[in-house]
Amino acid sequence: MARLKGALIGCGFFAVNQLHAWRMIDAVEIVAICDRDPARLAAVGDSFGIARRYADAAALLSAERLDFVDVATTVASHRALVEMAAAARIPVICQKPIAPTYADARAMVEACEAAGVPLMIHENFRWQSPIRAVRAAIDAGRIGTPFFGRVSFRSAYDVFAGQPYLAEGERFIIEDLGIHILDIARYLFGDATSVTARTRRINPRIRGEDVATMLLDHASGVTSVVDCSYASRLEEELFPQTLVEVDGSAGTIRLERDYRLVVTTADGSTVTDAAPPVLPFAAKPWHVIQESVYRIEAHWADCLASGREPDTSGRDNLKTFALVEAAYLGARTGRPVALSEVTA
Ligand code: NAD
Ligand code: 89V
Repeated sequence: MARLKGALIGCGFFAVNQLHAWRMIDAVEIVAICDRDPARLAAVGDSFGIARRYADAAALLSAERLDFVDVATTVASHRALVEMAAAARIPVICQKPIAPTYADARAMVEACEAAGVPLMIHENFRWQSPIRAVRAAIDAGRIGTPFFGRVSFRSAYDVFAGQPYLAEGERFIIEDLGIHILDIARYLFGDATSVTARTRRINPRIRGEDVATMLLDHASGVTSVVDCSYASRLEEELFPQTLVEVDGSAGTIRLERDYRLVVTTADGSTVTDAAPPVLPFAAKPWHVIQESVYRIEAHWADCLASGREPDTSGRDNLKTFALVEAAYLGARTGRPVALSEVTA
């Protein structure tokens, strides 16, 4: 079978992970890359042996015959690039966060739907194998019906060293990192109906909030706490581990540090090692994220081949992005926010 021909737009900090992972997927070949920064374009093109290079996305889309395009630029350019792909009838993956505002995000989803073009948001954290292991433990039913959850990411890792732009935005931790953790809460406990949120900025050298504590009501009846911090210095730096607690009517699940998964019922506790594999291109501690990049890309290739909608389609991701908007509104106003307020 012919390989799917893809192009990648944005050759920055994270894109190299995406290119490494594409190389592991036999069904896909990345035939061209694009970046408006000539130095980055040259460096990535040389290191991955990709000869067809473009400084301009419109030129790329009109010159190449593509089965899909993978947008790995920062958020400000997402809407224009996705709409360009939709206009060219090219299936498109777009990195998180989908857009700067809910209105932009909805317009992107509608543009792709109107053009009949698949859109997947690269929302990869739910693809991490430890998170999949938590979901499998819930689905196995041993803990009964979940009623409480906590999804937690607390760190003092210097994320600004690799991604300096994160220090500059008015929004920081909920938009960049919390969006993943909120998506995991949706993945584990189902869609949420309302959010209560509090934010803080502890690091004086950045513009946005670096601490967020959110309380979610899920339609399933679960109440969850989603908490994120880049201002928490711990005895052991856990970046980028997400810790999970689930309490159910018949037991509990804990995803603890270093991927220790504990399921406890009246019969006692079962402990398993849910550590992700370290893929050939990966390096600790990023390996858990790098593995999820491979898994979400493999999912995209399967979906394109079968015509199935991706799990993190644009339409699905609107629900995660609505949580982001609701959390910011809730933190600003100090009151609970119904999701319907931000999606109306
Ligand atoms: P970056 O700034 O390092 O790289 C972005 C690149 O895109 C730059 O080289 C820039 O020149 C290029 N670019 C921007 N607009 C362009 C345009 N219109 N046309 C062509 N090139 C353009 O950013 P990054 O840290 O690699 O982040 C990129 C995206 O990936 C962001 O949306 C970020 O949130 C996301 N990200 C996701 C994860 C994850 O685990 N899913 C991890 C890190 C970053
Ligand atoms: O996933 C992300 O968007 C990254 C990181 C995990 C470092 O926050 O910015």
